[in-house]
Amino acid sequence: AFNWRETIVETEWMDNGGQLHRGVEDGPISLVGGGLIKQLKDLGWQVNFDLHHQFEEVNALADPPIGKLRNPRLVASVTESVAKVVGGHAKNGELPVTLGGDHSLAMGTISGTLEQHPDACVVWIDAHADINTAETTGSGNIHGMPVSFLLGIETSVPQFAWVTGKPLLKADRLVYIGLRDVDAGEKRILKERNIKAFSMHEVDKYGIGKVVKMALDHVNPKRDRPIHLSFDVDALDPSVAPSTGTPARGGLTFREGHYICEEIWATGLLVALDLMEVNPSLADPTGIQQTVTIECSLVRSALGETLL
Ligand code: 6HN
Ligand code: MN
Ligand code: MN
Ligand code: MN
Repeated sequence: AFNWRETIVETEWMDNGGQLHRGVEDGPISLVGGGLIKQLKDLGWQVNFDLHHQFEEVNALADPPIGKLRNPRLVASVTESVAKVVGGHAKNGELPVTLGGDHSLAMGTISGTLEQHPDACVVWIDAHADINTAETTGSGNIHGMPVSFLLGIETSVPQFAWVTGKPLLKADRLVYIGLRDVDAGEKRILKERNIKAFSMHEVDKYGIGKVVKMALDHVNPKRDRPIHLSFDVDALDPSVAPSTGTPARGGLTFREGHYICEEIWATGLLVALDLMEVNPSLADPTGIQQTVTIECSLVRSALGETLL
């Protein structure tokens, strides 16, 4: 139903340690350096590349932890800005492609999508559930928590009131594929809220074809809801995509990752795409190159590169 031929590539990069890296040396830009923009143009897209959004700086010294949460003001302010930017592009009928950066950015991208497409569903591809709360988190890293903010499960941090105050995402509009490193507190939340998740166990058991079908049957039974695909590169096995901060063994193969993207594209319902957690400082040059190449081809698959 959508025939948009304009992609907006947003880029923002944050790490989890309190530093904010910006500029050409970082994750998103390495994808662009890998030829992504030209590749999308070759697929027929009109690409508006916004290079790097300049968001408000939050001085690390002015951003001490709130409870266990690290960099809470910085993450709250950047994600709120991302929500506005992505929402604005969606409103213009464009398809925002957000290159991360860490997965906390999905608070912004998914909020932006839901603002424009309230009936959208979210397909979250990840080794992790990213659904910790301020209470359950062990690491204090907010990239392990965006889903609990989006669902309005975590509401204790006033800086995030912009997202938690009017939770736009409903638990039955969310589905996970690829999980294998889920914290005990997260498992409890998934159970309590009845959130549908296909772990690697189900991928092994049923095969990726059946899993994607079951996932879509759950969040999009009539195949009429817009789809936001949020893809964390660590869903792939570290042997396939090593350049990432929280790798977990036993992940998706090259083809399984691509198959997911191809199937989502085939629905004709994709309205927004995130590709997160590429960290070009975390592998040897060959590993980085390999990760960047795969990220580019995942984006192309999700944006209509056909196999034949
Ligand atoms: N990611 N569950 C762990 C935590 O720190 O909360 C890992 C989170 C990883 C987040 O990969 O987007
Ligand atoms: Mn933009
Ligand atoms: Mn993630
Ligand atoms: Mn992850």
